[in-house]
Amino acid sequence: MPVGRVVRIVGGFYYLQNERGETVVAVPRGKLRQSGNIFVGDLVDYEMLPSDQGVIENVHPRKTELKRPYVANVTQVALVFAHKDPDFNYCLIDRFLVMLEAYHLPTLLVFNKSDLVEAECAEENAEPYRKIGYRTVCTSTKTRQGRAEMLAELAGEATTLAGPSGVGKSALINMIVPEYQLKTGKVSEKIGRGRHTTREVQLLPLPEKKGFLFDTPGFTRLDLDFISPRDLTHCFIEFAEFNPECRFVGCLHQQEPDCAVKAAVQEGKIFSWRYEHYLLFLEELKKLEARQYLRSGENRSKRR
Ligand SMILES: Nc1nc2c(ncn2[C@@H]2O[C@H](COP(=O)(O)OP(=O)(O)OP(=O)(O)O)[C@@H](O)[C@H]2O)c(=O)[nH]1
Ligand SMILES: [Mg+2]
Ligand SMILES: [Zn+2]
Repeated sequence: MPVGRVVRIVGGFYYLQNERGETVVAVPRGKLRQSGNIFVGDLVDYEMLPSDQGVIENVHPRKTELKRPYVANVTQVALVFAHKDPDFNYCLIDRFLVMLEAYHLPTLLVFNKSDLVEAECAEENAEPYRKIGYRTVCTSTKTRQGRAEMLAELAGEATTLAGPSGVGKSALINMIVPEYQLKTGKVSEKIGRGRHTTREVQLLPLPEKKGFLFDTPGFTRLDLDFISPRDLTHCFIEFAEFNPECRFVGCLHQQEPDCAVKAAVQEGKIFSWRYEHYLLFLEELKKLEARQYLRSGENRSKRR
């Protein structure tokens, strides 16, 4: 049976690219269609009908999957933010980073629109994340700054771009592969946010079989409902070396005595704003957990 990779999903039709590089339009067979469990990036077995339409029979096991946005088999995520328009926001960046750490996906941080700020400001925005241990690139699709660095980081990888609307994800892909000419949209002056120009996930092969890029719709809200309060500490990668030194196993680094993470914050070894974001997210997760617990209690009493 031929094998194809899902490159786009539009109105119930699945666009596959097969091993010969041809595009096939297919629909999933009954049960598979109901499950809705086919993502862009999936490898599928399909059969051709005499009408020249494909029927997807089976989805290969995924190596990785990400649910926001829905993509399969990516090997890394390029998290894109803008230095300006929309505003640079450390808290939002940390929120996205928590998600990717929870999914255990390697992350490249891309800070775009470098042309809109002074070089020192761009450096100041990126440097803390480099210190924490993330790979970072400052780019501009206007001056083409960072293009060579991006190409080097993307080579041989299946990279999904992710990040808020209007930061320039599609524009970056156009900078890297100009032939794609993806649609881009102006950031609204009134509300300072993107206009959700990209509406669907799309897989775009890099030239010379050097890997894949996924363009994705931006999102502005991100709930941290995929992780437990206990696991949050592991999503702040710079806490890792201090975690084992806390007096209590499972220390949440709040009021506990002899907390090595809090000590590291005081000694300036952990950025205090990162720790503050940690506390903020922790409170959010605790509230969420309490709400879920109450709801499960209601269900229990209903069943009785
Ligand atoms: N000054 C400047 N503007 C940029 C840069 N990159 C993109 N833009 C502009 O930013 C706006 C948004 O770009 P898009 O590529 O549509 O942003 P996106 O992240 O794909 O947004 P969604 O598809 O809505 O998620 C467009 O008007 C682009 O021209 C840049 O490096 N510098
Ligand atoms: Mg876009
Ligand atoms: Zn602690």
